[in-house]
Amino acid sequence: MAPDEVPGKRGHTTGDFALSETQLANRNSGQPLEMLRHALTPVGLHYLLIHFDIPYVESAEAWRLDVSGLVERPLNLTIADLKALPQRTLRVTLECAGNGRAVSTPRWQSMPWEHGAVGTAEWTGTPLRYVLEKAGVSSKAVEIAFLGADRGFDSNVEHDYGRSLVPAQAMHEDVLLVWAMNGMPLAPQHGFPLRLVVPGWYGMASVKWLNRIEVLDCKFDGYQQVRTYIFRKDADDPGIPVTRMRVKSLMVPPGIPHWFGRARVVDAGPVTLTGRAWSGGGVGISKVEVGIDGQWQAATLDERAGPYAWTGWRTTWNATPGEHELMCRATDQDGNTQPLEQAWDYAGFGNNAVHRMAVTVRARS
Ligand SMILES: Nc1nc2c(c(=O)[nH]1)N[C@H]1C(S)=C(S)[C@@H](COP(=O)(O)O)O[C@H]1N2
Ligand SMILES: [Mo]
Repeated sequence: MAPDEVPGKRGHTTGDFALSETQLANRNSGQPLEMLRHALTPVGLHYLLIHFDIPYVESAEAWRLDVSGLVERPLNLTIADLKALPQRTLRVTLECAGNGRAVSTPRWQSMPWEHGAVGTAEWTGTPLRYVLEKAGVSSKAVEIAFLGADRGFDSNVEHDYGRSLVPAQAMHEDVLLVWAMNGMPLAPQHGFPLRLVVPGWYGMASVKWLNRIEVLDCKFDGYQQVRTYIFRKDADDPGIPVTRMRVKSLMVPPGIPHWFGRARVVDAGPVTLTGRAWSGGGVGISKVEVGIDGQWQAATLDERAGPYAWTGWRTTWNATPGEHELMCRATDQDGNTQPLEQAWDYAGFGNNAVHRMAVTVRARS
């Protein structure tokens, strides 16, 4: 096969979306931005990112989590075994590292996310560290790999979806082995019956359909760890691994939309603008500014529901008839602010440029 005939071979493009991109968009949905009104995203409207097929899992009873490698006691645990361990529920905002890829030019051919690949859920499970302590991780461990039951090809490389953490990251008490989302068993698309949740990181680390943990004496070289989820300037750049989420905010679109094209129409007068802002690594939001035709005003922030949950914000805009551009821009407690324009990334990862929205304001009749 010539290189351009290799299944899955892809590159950068502009303009119309290819069928291979719209196929992915039909399988992996984003959150409709009006759902940002909800502090807790309803399960069916949380974004989805599924690389291969959703594994068929008939019941949770037959599921086993295998823990092997550099451990004193290899384990083969049922979901019931995990539920017997101490439980925690954490509210976590999860964003896909590719969110915003489709609005960069040129775009990398992959899941064409516009803005919606973010959501917040309450995840219930047991801290991973209890399982690692039960197994007895060797002091010689270099990385711990987490593998899912889903398998497929990317750039012609066949693999199980898998990611790794170094032991210190894996032992963090907030990294959970999760069986419930918003108080209900995980839905098939969210990893039923068991997934990892790594709070504060982009979503790729939170391995779904988790059935194997391997403690390694070397770095994990799985495709999803070393071939992608890397910030790169070009194809030859060794790059920097994608880990924590960058500071970001989004706005609930005001007014009403056109069905086709989603253009917004707003009635003149005072309009409450709302949205949500978040950052990674448990870092809070210190400020959200709303830009109206380039003029920035400070928004009021809600109380944050825990260290990994997004922060709601609101402000009032006196809308006058005509065409306007709205923006929102967050700053986190480490002092990071969203850029006005996105810096180039080869595969479109980590786009946290300010959210811009054009609206038409009409006079009240
Ligand atoms: N096994 C497995 N885990 C996975 C994925 C996957 O395709 N397979 N996708 C990852 C990515 S890239 C993201 S952004 C999150 C999405 O989680 P969600 O679909 O529950 O929102 O799951 C992660 N875990
Ligand atoms: Mo993702």
